[in-house]
Amino acid sequence: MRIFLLVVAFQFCWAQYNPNTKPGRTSIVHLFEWRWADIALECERYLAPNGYGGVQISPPNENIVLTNPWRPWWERYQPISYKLCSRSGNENEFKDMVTRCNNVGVYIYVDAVVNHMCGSGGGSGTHSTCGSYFNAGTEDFPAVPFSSWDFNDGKCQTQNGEIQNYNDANQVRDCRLVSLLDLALGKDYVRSKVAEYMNHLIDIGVAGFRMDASKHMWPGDMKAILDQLHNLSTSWFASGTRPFIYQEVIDLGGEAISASEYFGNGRVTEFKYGAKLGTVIRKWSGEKMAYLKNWGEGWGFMSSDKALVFVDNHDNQRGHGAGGASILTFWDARLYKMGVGFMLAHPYGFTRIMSSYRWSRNFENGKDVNDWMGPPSNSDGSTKSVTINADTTCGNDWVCEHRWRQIRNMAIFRNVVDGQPFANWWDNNSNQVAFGRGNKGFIVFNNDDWNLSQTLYTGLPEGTYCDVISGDKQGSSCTGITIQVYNNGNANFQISNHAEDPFVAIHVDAKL
Ligand code: AAO
Repeated sequence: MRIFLLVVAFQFCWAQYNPNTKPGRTSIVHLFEWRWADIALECERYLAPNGYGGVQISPPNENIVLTNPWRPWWERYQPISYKLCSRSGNENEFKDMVTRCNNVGVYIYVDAVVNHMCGSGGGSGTHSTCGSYFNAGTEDFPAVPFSSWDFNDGKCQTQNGEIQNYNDANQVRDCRLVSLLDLALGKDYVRSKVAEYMNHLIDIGVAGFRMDASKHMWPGDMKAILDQLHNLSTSWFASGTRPFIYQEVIDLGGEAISASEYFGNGRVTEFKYGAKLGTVIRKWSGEKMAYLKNWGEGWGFMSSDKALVFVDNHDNQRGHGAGGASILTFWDARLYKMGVGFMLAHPYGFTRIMSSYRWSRNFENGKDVNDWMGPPSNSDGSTKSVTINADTTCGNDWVCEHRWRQIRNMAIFRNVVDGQPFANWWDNNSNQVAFGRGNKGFIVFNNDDWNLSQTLYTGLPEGTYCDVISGDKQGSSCTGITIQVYNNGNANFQISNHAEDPFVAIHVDAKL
């Protein structure tokens, strides 16, 4: 009995760091702004067969409809109600997606926007994705219902009710973030409505939540909500499984609020990761890849088992949020593939891969004035479907980074080397580096302006391996270059600095 209680207590405290992905599936993909119908298809036709563990979806709840600018992506961060009704689809389509993805072992992680409702200037009417009436001016959201009692106006101490100073934790939690009406999560009633929304999603079958704007919520208020959450649906998960929680807290240092305040609730986004990795791979500020030898906690990051990591996210790939110009995105494809490749090969953190759409960037004085542009859409505002080209890439301006061979194969690499230690580091004291994961995988980068030609100890068993960056293993042959590992574990690597992708990766499942 005592052992049983201990096990229960252990699970209760720790399960929320566990992503709940199937064993051997180690990454999730953010299918930003995708329709539910397309995600269901993608789970079945691509994500499951390629070992992806799950999908972070855009907020599924009803939001404001904005027309100036026209249907910006960020309207989905302005809730009107918790009805499952958005540009991505309705509740039936949502349930169909969750069921079909779960059935192939790819789980759904919901972007939960519960810190606030719409902006104070949102007006009144039924300009919302489900047509629910609301009045932002009087803070009336009858479709929840929330009324002016349910907001933090009385608590906020700044003159205009806005967050003015990130060095004052009270302001950051009790005042409005960019004018968004700030919910009073200290109130039992508000907590219960948020928990009801999240439990509805859990009961449908989702596996966890990205908690949007967590910095702007008191960790204790969040905990009071999280404690009310159901266990995951036993239709797909072991009984007693807690939802995975990862909290969006931007902590680059130097502010009143730090990421560690949130560890009691679950994992936290490590924003230093993408900002620093971008700086290194761009070779800015005197950085070089050789310095990545102690990547992770050695760079002042939070501990690996608390971190949710990514090269870019939906904000900083377009200049919102934090990270700045160093952030690597699909727009810099060659460097981006190296960055994502490094992230997926390295053991630090739980990894999320970004999957984007293209928009017409237009820089004026260094700022993209089109950073608001929503997903590829038809003239009536409906989101375009994701079409698949003959070469397996996506059409209709969907970028589908997760389908790029180099990225998809590195997601598989991460699955193959799961649990193996970081090993056999080598560098040239500049931007040529290599490392392995136990005796299961090995990767070599050449980000210098000259060729790499090097014999390295890989730790891998003798044999001929297919480089999964330049090609794929198909049957007993390889469509890219092959690497010979000798019986002493050594292999010779040649990487031109002009190569399309100046890195090489081999693993035991790609042995010929
Ligand atoms: C839109 C309009 C607003 C309008 C509002 C209401 O753009 O002008 O007032 O509607 O009508 C998204 C968009 C927003 C959009 C919003 C609602 O990004 O533009 O507002 O939807 O439609 C902060 C938060 C963080 C947040 C991030 C964008 O802390 O939580 O801003 N991210 C999430 C979502 C995001 C969403 C929301 C939250 C809201 O991912 O998509 O907004 O639901 C500092 C702070 C950060 C702060 C940034 C930006 O960062 O530390 O906490 O993030 O500032 O304000 C250096 C520093 C770094 C600093 C950074 C930027 O890098 O080291 O710490 O500079 O100054």
